[in-house]
Amino acid sequence: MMRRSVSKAVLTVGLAFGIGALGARQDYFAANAQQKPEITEIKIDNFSFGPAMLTVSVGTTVTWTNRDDIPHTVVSTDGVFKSKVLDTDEKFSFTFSKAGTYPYFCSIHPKMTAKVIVQ
Ligand SMILES: [Cu+2]
Repeated sequence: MMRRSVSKAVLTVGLAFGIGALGARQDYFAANAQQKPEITEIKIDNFSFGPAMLTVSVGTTVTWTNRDDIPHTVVSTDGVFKSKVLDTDEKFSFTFSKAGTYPYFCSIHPKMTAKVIVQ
């Protein structure tokens, strides 16, 4: 009788530790997912944005790099973001924290248009 209740206690403690470890493991994965923000690059080259249409998840930081030998800008059509004039190899970054469609263009060459879709 005595022996049986002791082994039951051991089993209960063991189970509690097991569940605790499982919970800690899930926390670890959740924290890891949050600490690793997505970074996506768009290249500006030959008077175009590439890719012209990019789909990313909420929280993604998008970096535009001017690979052209003439200056360009990255300007949101809806005024959400606006870069300075980017010379060759200069970069501009914006973090998309809300879902939506974000059309943008180059204010120096307004025919250069593209969009980022945030889901
Ligand atoms: Cu341009």
